[in-house]
Amino acid sequence: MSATSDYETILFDIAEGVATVTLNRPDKLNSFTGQMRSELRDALKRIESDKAVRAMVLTGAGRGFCAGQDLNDRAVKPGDAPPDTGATLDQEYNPLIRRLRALELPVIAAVNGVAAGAGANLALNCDIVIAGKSAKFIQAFCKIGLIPDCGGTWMLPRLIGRQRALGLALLGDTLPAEKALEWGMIWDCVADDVLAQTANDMARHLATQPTRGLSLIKQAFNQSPTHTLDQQLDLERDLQRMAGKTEDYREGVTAFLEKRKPAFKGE
Ligand code: T3D
Repeated sequence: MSATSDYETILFDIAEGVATVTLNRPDKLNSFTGQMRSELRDALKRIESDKAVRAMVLTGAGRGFCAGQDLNDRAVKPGDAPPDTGATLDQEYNPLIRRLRALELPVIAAVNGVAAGAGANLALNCDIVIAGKSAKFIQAFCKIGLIPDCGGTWMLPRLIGRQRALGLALLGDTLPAEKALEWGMIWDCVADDVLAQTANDMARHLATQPTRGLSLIKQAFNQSPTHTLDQQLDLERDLQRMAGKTEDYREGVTAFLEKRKPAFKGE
């Protein structure tokens, strides 16, 4: 295991091919300050450049996953110019979401508690979302006069349909993890005390799989929502061509024919 204490607002460690990033401002339910965005961005860059990392887990410390933007940073006194919230999205949140979705390895969100605002949509941008039973999702934006961001207006209707998505966005209601599972918004909901282990077991399994192939699967699904069937068939052809040239594909077929377990290297 290698851990780093270079950060103040997140925890970061790498073990058995899995990078675990823990948002770590528990007293403020891990809400986002500029420093936390910057440290998360740095951690994602390190993951991108470390070939030994083949899966990632994103979770939160304490009783929350992430309560979105730290609103202390948004306090305005009478007469103050309003903050340029569009600029924060453009320069900080949006690049983070793009980077997370483009990571060439599977990312699991282990949602350990409340995920509100940008925190909810950060989780939903992970590839597999597992929540503890006490977790909940809140599109809290409407309660302070904002609109869902971090891709929420794109992701939510695709996951749960327009009616439920718009309901959550307009009402800001709390969606408990079990209901999120019933609605197909998340992959699984497990007992709180086994959440971390469940996510870590899945990540360790994924870290032994054909990483290049998994990242091509992710690419195909990332592009699918804006494609016609014809465009997607073409994309599948192109990505399959790339997958077919990987060492892991060769190993997968050879191992099958030799009736043994494959030893994938992620290449
Ligand atoms: O650049 C831009 O601003 C645009 C981008 C916007 C992205 C966004 O995410 S906007 C949405 C921001 N988030 C929210 O509006 C959620 C605010 N939080 C809440 O509604 C509630 O805290 C929760 C429903 C998430 C949880 O409620 P509860 O009762 O379990 O906990 P709590 O007591 O409210 O919170 C515990 C502490 O965390 C408390 O601090 P204290 O009083 O003990 O010192 C609370 O103030 C703090 N906290 C929770 N969320 C935030 C926060 N502090 C700062 N910012 C927060 N978002």
